[in-house]
Amino acid sequence: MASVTDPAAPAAAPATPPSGVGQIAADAQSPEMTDGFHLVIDALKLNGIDTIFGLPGIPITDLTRKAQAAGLRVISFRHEQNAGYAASIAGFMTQKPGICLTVSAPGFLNGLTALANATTNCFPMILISGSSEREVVDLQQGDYEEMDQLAIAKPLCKAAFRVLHAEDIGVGIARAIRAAVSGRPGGVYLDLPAKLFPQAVEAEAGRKSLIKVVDPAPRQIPAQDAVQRALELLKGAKRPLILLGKGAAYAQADADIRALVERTGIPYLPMSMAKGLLPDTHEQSAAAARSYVLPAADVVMLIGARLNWLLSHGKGKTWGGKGSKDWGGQKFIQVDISPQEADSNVRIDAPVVGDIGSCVSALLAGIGPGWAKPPADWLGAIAERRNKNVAKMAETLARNPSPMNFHSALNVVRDIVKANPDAMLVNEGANALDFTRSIVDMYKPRKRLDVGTWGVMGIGMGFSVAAAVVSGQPVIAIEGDSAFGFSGMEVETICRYNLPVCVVILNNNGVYRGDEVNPTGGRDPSPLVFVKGARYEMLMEAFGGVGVKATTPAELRRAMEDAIASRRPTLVNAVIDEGAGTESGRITALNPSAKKK
Ligand code: OXT
Ligand code: ADP
Ligand code: MG
Repeated sequence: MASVTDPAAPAAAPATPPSGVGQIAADAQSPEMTDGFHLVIDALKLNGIDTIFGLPGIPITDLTRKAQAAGLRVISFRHEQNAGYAASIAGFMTQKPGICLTVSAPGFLNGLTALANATTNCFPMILISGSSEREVVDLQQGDYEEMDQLAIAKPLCKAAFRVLHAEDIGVGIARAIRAAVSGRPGGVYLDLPAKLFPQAVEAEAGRKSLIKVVDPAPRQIPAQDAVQRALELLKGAKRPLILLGKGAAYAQADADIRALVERTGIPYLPMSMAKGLLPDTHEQSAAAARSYVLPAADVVMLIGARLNWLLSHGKGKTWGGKGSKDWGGQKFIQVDISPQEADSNVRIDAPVVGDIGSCVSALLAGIGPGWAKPPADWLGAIAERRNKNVAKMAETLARNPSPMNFHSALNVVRDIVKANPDAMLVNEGANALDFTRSIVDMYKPRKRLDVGTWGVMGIGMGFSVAAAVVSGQPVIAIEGDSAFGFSGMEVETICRYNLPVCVVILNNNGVYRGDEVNPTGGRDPSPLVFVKGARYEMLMEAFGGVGVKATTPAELRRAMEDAIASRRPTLVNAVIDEGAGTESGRITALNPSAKKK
């Protein structure tokens, strides 16, 4: 057992050497000591964590300093929610839990939305928050930033832990890492009370208390009979379809997933963040025939995708059902790590439970060489539909209206992404999201990061910072003007760290569109509109980045090309027709009272 001293007796815990080395210097008499600060840092480093996204303040200011001194990358944000989104998407990109570090109560709450969003999206993330004195919090005596954070976090994440003693830090961090990345990934809360950090421990005992997590996300091999059942169903299909979700992108089983699609010859549909798992230009992509393939398919294999609202719960008219809740007659195979996911909305005839890498390789092994391709009439019907839609889209994209609209602006983005397939694309908004998804082709896996399962606005700049930091590649953020407002202050962060982020605001002066008026004729504007002619580009200039106002596709193209070539933080205010959008983009029908436009 390590000897732990009272933090109120500083003589026992001499100051940290400026080098930031993990231990506190020892004098000739006393044994070498360490403390809670260093044990947290050492435990993270031991487990391969190299970056912390956070915002300093009591009681974690010193932790951020010491972490940086110890060689961790500490990316400091202007608001914890953005740091949290950054951590969560770093988790999605790397399969390592993204770390967000916040101060107590308000900072913690600011980070909590991102933690809940991570859990909802199955992104591995750990929100580490400092907290106030337990004794005072529990007696509700009014401590500085008093809050029972653990209790509040619990229902919003996969697991929540609190560490009270320095010698338990190793276990606390190991448990948090395992909980975040094993099984279905998700958000984990780790509560570190202020008193923990200065607790002194003999260095040797401290070192021994740390745990390097072995095999944090163990492979989960699917049962052979489950694989066989799925293959039998697929073999008998006349109109099979593969649906790839962001779980498939997360799994990093890219080559096997591609092999499965290509060897079976089955058409596939990528969910938004699965775009690029196979290039969107792949001849088997049915993305441009979505509304045809969903109701027409007879057997659908879901790989890392849930039958939630984004897939109309697997039933209703989208799937060919007669009424809004009627089953369309499809049989479903669901490949997922969560055994509870099957049957959540409609019957799953063949669940295959395991990690996607293991499941897809077992499916590939079961397929063997002699697999018959799907019937030609199915493939032909899809190709016909797809070609028609693609031709229609090409026609629309070729137009050059004045003022610029979503299509003419996104035609430029489409070209830039094609020329820079390694660039990361971040995307949020309503119309700005939906048009980008269908117009801008992706060519490589995990390059498209967006609003995900909740359709949440505010991920933009946090995701952009993380995408740049983690990948080192240029980042293109296509933002609605409303969406951008949720995290806009982080352009300072982008400039401070000199990140190669090119933000393009598709500026239509409002939420969905900018031409609404106050029906009373009163002085207040409509709740949906913003200041007309806003100069968003000046925000970036304020912090030393490049700001450009673009009113034509040619201006937009030049600005984006310059941004990619120079890697300088850039914000392009792409002014578009304020009447171009529709309410909620393509999900108008979800508004309880809005009429479909
Ligand atoms: O088959 P059909 O004919 O149907 O055609 C489809 C495809 O086949 C075809 N397609 C193609 N054609 C040709 N070529 C190619 N390559 C091609 N690819 C596809 O195109 C169509 C469409 O294809 P798609 O997209 O695949 O299909 P579909 O039917 O749209 O898919 C259904 C869905 C549900 C899967 C899809 O629509 C989807 O993923 N939707 C996500 C929607 C979403 O999440 N939206 C964000 C939330 S909206 C709202 O909530 C907003 N808020 C409120 C708010 C939020 N969200 N968060 C917080 C914290 N606070 C408040 C706010 C405030 S949005 C918003 C701001 C909005 O204003 P902005 O200024 O930011 O944005 P603007 O609207 O731009 O002004
Ligand atoms: P989308 O929004 O793209 O449809 P969802 O977030 O709804 O995707 O679904 C992702 C699914 O992927 C979740 O059900 C999750 O359990 C699953 N998943 C995530 N990672 C893995 C993995 N490594 N192996 C298997 N399934 C996974
Ligand atoms: Mg807008």
